[in-house]
Amino acid sequence: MSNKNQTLGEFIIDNQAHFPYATGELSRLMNSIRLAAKMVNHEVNKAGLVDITGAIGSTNIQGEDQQKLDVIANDIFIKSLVNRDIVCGIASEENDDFIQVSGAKNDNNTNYVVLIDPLDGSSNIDVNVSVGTIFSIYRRVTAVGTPVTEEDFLQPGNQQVAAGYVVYGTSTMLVYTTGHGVNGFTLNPALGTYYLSHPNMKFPESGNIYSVNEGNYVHFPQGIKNYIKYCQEEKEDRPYTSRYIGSLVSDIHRNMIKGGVYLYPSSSKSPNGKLRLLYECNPIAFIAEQANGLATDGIQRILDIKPTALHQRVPFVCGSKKMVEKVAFFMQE
Ligand code: P6P
Repeated sequence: MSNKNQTLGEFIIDNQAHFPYATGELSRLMNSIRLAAKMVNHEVNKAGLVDITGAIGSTNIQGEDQQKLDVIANDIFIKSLVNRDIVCGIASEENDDFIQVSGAKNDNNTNYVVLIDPLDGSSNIDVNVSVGTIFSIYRRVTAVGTPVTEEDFLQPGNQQVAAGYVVYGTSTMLVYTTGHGVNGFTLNPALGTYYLSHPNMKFPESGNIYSVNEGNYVHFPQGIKNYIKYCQEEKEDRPYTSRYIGSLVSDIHRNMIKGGVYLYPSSSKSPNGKLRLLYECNPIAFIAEQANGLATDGIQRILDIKPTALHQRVPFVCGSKKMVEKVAFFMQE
């Protein structure tokens, strides 16, 4: 249930009943993410003014230079989740291992684990291009009251109870699903309140935008090369438009509104692609499917992949149903 200009807080309360085991924990979890996103938005917006942009000389498990804002965003989300005494475990792109959230208050008596990419696309910050946060929420599978284990985090994406992203763009939006459709909320920075601006978001069934880093063309599988050439042909509905921001959340968000397909394929340089299954592909795939789109690794459904490692990478094709199906056709040809 949704009505225009409803605040995110009102929406969460109105839709809490959707949740069979709604003990208010998931609502409180979403509220802590809502607050953390506001705090990160504040840091991102002032990044150019205060010396917090640029790398800090350390690297994360991916071997990528950690940007100062990456670390600040990671700290903000972790603190917000821990302080609210809502989750029993957190996994983050910025942390080599998952974080056990326990202590006097918590005693592991909460049901949820959160996986997060606190600031995706952070290399774009220094050039003032949009960045995003991506989050994925599961119920733990190990016994409540015991420490979480890796098993709680290595669940297939089809077990997610909620997922979402924040896009820090020309405006800041929080877009999420709990399995009952996708809704987008725009932050009014003057009030610090999010308003329902994009109810019931849906991928158009097809579109004319393809998003891929064509600089990797020579390293792509032949099926992907053939699909890119298909997009560029002079035919009835083509050539398509090429749009690639280099920030997953921004490319996905635009394609969901306008219709399009995003591809980060495997290549001879990156046999499993670049994007991480647990805190990038699974949450975006959950949103895509809830918005009548599709998300595959080129062939198989992302949400059915059984994870084997916290930071594993998978090839990723996501967007309008007919376009993702077309990619699979070329991949299987
Ligand atoms: P490339 C950002 O680093 C990211 O994880 C995604 O947000 C983005 O779509 C992709 O990588 C860009 O990667 O190799 O094209 O620069």
